[in-house]
Formats: sequence, structure tokens, C-alpha cells
Amino acid sequence: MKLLFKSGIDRPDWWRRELQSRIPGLEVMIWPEAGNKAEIDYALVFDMPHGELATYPNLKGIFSLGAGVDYVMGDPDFPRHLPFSRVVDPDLTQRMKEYVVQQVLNHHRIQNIYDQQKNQKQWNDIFVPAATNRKVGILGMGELGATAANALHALGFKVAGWSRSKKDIDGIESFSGNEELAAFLARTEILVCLLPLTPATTDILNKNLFSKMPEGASFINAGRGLQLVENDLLEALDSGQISQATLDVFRTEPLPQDHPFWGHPDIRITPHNASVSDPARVADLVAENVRRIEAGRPILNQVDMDRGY
Ligand code: NDP
Ligand code: OXD
Repeated sequence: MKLLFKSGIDRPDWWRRELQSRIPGLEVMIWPEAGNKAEIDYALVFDMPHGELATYPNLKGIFSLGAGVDYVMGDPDFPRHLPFSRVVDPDLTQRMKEYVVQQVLNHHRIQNIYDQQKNQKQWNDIFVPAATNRKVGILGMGELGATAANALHALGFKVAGWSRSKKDIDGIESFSGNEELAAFLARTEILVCLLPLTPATTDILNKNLFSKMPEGASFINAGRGLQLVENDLLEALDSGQISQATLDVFRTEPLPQDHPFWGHPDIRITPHNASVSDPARVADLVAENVRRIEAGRPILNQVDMDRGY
């Protein structure tokens, strides 16, 4: 059995080891080395040049290396008829929860200002309210968003979530659909984006959205870079409409050396690692889904091709 592997980051040997220890006799081909394309049974990929996956005539299933599937689903020739799974994993969810809590606390406790004060050797104490008086809003209340929302609620924050469908989660206010987006934004002081990238969420983080939040609100993006209109964020920071931002994902990754975000004092940057897939956990999932496909059974974490996430 042969599996084609393409990662967004460079750890192919680690991935090969984890996969081969779970799937006896598996040969792992590291893209672009694929050998005879007709012999490839499965693909485990984070992204792929458009058109490429359609050139493997005997694929039986495709597995996304991440929770997000936009990097492959944007391909107009994506083989939509095949089983296609994404990562849903407690370990990935836990690490995203840690990231969101860490960044929300940084925003809540205005760490950006203290970092700037430190650079100028300034000792100014600025009053911040307790978390119980701070309103956080999460865009996207799926696996990751709902878990982060619960963790923030447990810390005392007033938390609301926005999703396509209404949620019933203890202590978390639920807003849904475009009709309720403005009301959600109007009450949100710290906004966290954990939306999947789809046509409906592309460029959603723009000047119009920022203008509906309270003046001085702040913003964290761990969804996808193409959801943010970057110049609109710079303008909102300049005008004070947005006071600080933490960004993990960017329109171009790695973020280009000459990008204005690097030098901005109120933008914190992490290199798309809010929660990275753990090869061991993903290999467990892939092995289970290979067994299921070989037995003619439905796979775990099938992507909904119509919703696009
Ligand atoms: P899920 O599919 O579990 O959840 C997605 C959520 O977004 C759902 O609540 C869904 O609503 C909501 N949603 C989707 N489209 C819309 C829309 N048009 N309007 C309103 N709400 C919408 O995804 P995950 O929580 O597992 O992952 C979310 C994203 O996080 C990934 O797609 C990926 O882009 C990003 N990610 C980033 C990582 C990083 O390191 N930066 C790591 C992992 C993921 P509903 O519940 O009604 O369907
Ligand atoms: C993911 C990611 O989607 O790492 O899992 O961005």
C-alpha cells in the first residue's frame, strides 16, 4: 500500500515513522516524489498545487493534515467523490485552547503596552478590569471555538460565540447567521477568529466588521490569513478603532520580510503554530480511516463537501 505525503512544514521522516508503525507494509512517498502515480492509494496532505491530486487515478481516500481543509478544497479539480477527512483531535484542540487563553489574557492585561513601556524603561501602571467585566467573542464555535469559549468562561470572561447554527452551551451567549453578526460584534471587546476559510468567510475581517465593534476593541486571528483584509487592520490600528492584534495566520506565509506587520508595536505575531498537528495523533487517525476504507466503512471526521469545512 502506498501513501503520498505532503506537509506544510518539513518533518517528513517523523511522519513516515509514525505512519509506518501503524500501517504494516505502508510505503510513504514524500511529494513531489510519487513514483508511479497509479500505485498511490492514499494522500495525506496539508496543501497541494491545484490539479495535482486529480492526477492520481487510483486514490481511495484523502486525509487533511490539519483541521482546516481550505488549502486543498480550493482546488477546482479536487476529487470530491473520495472519502476526505480532517483532523479532529483532543490534543490539537487542547493546544488551540492554550493559545487562545494565552492571547486573550495578553490582550485583556494590555501586555502590548507593557512591552512598549519596557523598551522605554517606563513604569506606568494602567488599571484593567477583572475578566468578569471583559467581553470576549469567538467567531466559529466548532471543535476549537467552543472549547476555547468554555475555557475563557471558566476564567470568568463574559463569552459569546458566532456560528452558522445556534449553540446551546452553558454560560456562553450564542449568535448565529449574518443577521446576528452586528449584535455579536457590538458587545465584543476581544474578538477571536476560529472560522474555517470558505467563500463566505474570505475577507470577513475587514473595516466594516471592525467598525461595528466598540472603539479600542482588540482582535486575534488563528483561523486563516485570507479572512483578514490586512490594510483594513492597519487602518483600524492607526485610528484606534482596534487597539491591538495577535495574528497567527497570514495571506502569505511565511510573512514576507518587508511586511508592515513585523514592525507594528501593537501586532503580536506567531508563525502559524497556534496548534500544529501532532504526527502521532494524526497517524492514529489515518490508520483508522485506512482500515475503514479498506473494509468499505464510513471514515471518521469526513469533511462536509457542501459546507466546505
Ligand atoms: P469546525 O468545522 O469544527 O468549526 C467551524 C465553526 O465555524 C463552526 O461553528 C461553524 O458553524 C462556523 N462557521 C463556518 N462558516 C461560517 C459562516 N459562514 N458563518 C458563521 N459561522 C461559520 O472547525 P474547527 O473548530 O476544527 O477549526 C476551525 C478552523 O481553525 C480551521 O478551519 C482552521 O482554519 C483553523 N485552524 C487553525 C490552526 C492554527 O494553528 N492557526 C490550527 C487548527 C485549525 P456551525 O457550527 O454552525 O457549522
Ligand atoms: C490546521 C492548521 O488547520 O494547522 O490544522 O492550520
